Amino acid sequence: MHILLIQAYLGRGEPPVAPLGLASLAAHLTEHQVKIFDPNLSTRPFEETVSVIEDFKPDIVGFSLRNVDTTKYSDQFYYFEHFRKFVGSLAKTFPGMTIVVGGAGFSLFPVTIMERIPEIEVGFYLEGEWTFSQFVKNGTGGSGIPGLFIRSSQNIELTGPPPRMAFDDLLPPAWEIVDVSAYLPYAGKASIGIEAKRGCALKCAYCTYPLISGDEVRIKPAYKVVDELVNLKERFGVDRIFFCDPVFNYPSEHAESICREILDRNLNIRWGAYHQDRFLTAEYIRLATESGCDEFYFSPDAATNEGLKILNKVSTVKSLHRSLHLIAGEGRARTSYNFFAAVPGTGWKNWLAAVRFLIKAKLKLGKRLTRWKLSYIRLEPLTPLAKEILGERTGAEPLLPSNSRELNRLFLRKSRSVLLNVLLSLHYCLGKRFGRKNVIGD
Ligand code: B12
Repeated sequence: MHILLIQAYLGRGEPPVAPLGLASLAAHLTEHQVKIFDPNLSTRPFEETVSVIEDFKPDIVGFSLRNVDTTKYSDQFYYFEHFRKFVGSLAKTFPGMTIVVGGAGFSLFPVTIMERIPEIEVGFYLEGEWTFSQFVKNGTGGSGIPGLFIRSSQNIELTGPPPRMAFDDLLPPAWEIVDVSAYLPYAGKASIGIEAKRGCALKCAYCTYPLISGDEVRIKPAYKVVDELVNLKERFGVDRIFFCDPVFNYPSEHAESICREILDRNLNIRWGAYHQDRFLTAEYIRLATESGCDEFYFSPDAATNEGLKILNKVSTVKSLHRSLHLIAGEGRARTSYNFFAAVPGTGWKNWLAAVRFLIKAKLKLGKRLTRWKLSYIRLEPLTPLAKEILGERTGAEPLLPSNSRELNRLFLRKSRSVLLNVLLSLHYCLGKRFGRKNVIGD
């Protein structure tokens, strides 16, 4: 069978992200002819997709819808609108072509997306390696395979929860069919990713990760992770990668074993990853920095114990300040911190604590503080916070707006102080108006 896997076109020229999800799917489709295409690399995305389809003559086209929007208040952009039009036009150009879709963005809003894009025949919920390979094995029939959203006469229904795969059963991503060289210029912007685990056992109130990749951590053995790194480096010349794990340093022994393996094999590679301050040790920071970590990304989100508790973070004020002390003490480590300007239910104390922390971080780290942000929570479906705020309406419908202007109402901007809310409104408006857009050249 000819299978064409396409990374969803974002609708503007962003630094591209190599299609890790599609490369992971392709690894499990060895009995078929598979092609991966990323229209985001093209100056004529639609026309080039059409000519790829004309040349390759796929039996099935699978889109990966990674993101529906930016989730960034200062750069509100609705990828989903572009995706919808792109799929619609493609279906018109090739009537009868089988179009399916999967990806994290899709899995957050599966039914609503299929309602709004009738051209999608089948939707793949969450992890796709097993479900998709079964689906093509069946000759693109969905019956008996869990994890598929299929259309019945009245409804769109899930055939059952898909299995969460263990890394023993997962093959390394098929990078050999991806034009990795096209992403190399953007490697410093995290364009080339690797997984060291799936799942997140932390339960931050606003976060979708436990829903998307499961609330139990599944670990890839360190030697397998580093085998993949060696392959990326030696075969494709990748010298910086991003660990796509929800939290890289949890469990910390696993993270340490990866760092040690990188060092033992003398692999000269730079890397970045999301970290949790609670699990940091001086020894880990040393190992990580020596093995190539050039940015520890932290998202403590709140800076008082009250705020951290509301967001159900495992961090404490103590662990947050300790992380800064440890990073500063290492001497070389570079880091970034994200806070939310408005943590629901908090007031001046939390806001001022975040600002004070960022000033302290700047003074202690200077240029080693690579980025800092005071952002706003974009409410996402099925998260504890969405359930609390929207109650029973927590399904996708209210959170996948009908047009890009409505993205604005999804950001939580209210604190419990009226005066602070005035300041937050000003900060929000200025950020929205003048914030940097994630487009090449901005
Ligand atoms: C790591 C990560 C990043 C890294 C990516 C590094 C890299 N080089 O890959 C960086 C930091 C660059 C990043 C950037 C962004 N990200 Co991000 N990211 C993630 C994260 C944590 C993991 C993604 C990942 O690679 N997973 C591993 C791969 C293997 O999984 P996968 O791609 O989902 O694919 C599997 C399944 O989805 C499925 N599947 C996927 N496609 C298809 C297609 C078919 C046909 C089938 C059958 C199955 C299938 O099968 C695959 C294998 O099991 C997710 C959250 C999460 N837990 O998933 C957010 C996430 C995808 N990101 C998100 C966002 C918003 C962004 C940004 C827009 C942020 C911004 N404003 O800049 C950008 C967009 C960048 C871009 N150009 O696409 C959101 C999207 C939600 C939304 N509302 O749209 C997520 C879900 C996080 C969240 N907030 O909930 N991101």
